[in-house]
Amino acid sequence: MKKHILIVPGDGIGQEVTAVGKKVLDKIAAKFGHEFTYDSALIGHVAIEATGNPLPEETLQKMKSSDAVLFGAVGHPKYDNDPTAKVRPEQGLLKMRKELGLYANLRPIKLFDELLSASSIKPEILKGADILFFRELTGDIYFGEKGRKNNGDTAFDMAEYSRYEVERIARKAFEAAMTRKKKLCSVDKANVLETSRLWREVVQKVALEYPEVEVEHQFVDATAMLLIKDPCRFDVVVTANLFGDILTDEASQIAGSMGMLASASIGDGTGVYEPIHGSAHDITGKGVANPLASILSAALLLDISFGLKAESDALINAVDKVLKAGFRTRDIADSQTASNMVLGTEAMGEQVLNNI
Ligand code: GGG
Repeated sequence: MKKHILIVPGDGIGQEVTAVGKKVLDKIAAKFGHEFTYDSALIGHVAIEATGNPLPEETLQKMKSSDAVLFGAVGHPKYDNDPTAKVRPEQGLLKMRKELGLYANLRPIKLFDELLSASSIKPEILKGADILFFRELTGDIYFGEKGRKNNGDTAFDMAEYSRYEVERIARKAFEAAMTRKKKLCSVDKANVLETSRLWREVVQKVALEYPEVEVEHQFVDATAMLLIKDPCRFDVVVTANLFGDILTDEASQIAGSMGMLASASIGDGTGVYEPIHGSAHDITGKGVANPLASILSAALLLDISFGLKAESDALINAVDKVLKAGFRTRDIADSQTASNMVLGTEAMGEQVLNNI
């Protein structure tokens, strides 16, 4: 199979982990007889520095004409300390999602058995946890009108959802539920928010098309508690943009670390695959970032955008073998891990490559 992949490392550790992600894609291509060609492009802080624009037109055009995008992360601490900055790295991420119509963000929360002890949650509660989050990605408070009034003393962000937006993400989640345990939890805040009341109304309507799927509705606050108390009660979870962002960071602790969680953003055009973690400038350049989320994102890319399930499984199995052999990056190491088994970014990547 011939495919063209755009590598968009972005900022901070995005650069380090996507370099490993590309290497594993190369190895898969060689092993399975595919021809993958690559290009790269700028986004985020590095794009602002080079062009003044967090999503240059050239990057967007390259994304649109590629078969898939392997993405890193965006962000830079300089903007965290400057809340008045008008141009920010995250604007590039949001514009990319809107322009590519990436309305569904799939975030699998899969616990590798070997990492049971890496989590701060008790192993007996955690064992068997396997959740697929569907985070809506192009609506909600992220994209509504925002601004200041009263001479800048009052700020506002509007949350908006249309029936159409809720219906299409709900349908994607129900389709996935049909291929899994036929169990779906829709998360909202319908006791308070009007957008959530529309969300619930639409999900209830879509549910009529999937009578085999057992549906429950939970408030976001209760879900935050249940994820830690009883993660195995969830299978497919569908929720709004902001709730999904927060809940999946929390749920990363089920998988042991943010460094383990991959994601797929899909919708109308080219799919974008990236770790859920950000640019992590505190560890940038130290060579200690966990590359497994980027490798698992490459596995999602192979499966979802290219339909290469065996190749995708080969990558996941390689990660499993490396973890079974006892190798860890420092974010997933625990007190039992011998210091010679704690690897840096490149060495962990090499171990995975050796097991493909
Ligand atoms: N790889 C994910 C990433 O770069 N996250 C940084 C960020 O700004 N995320 C905001 C969001 O996902 O809504």
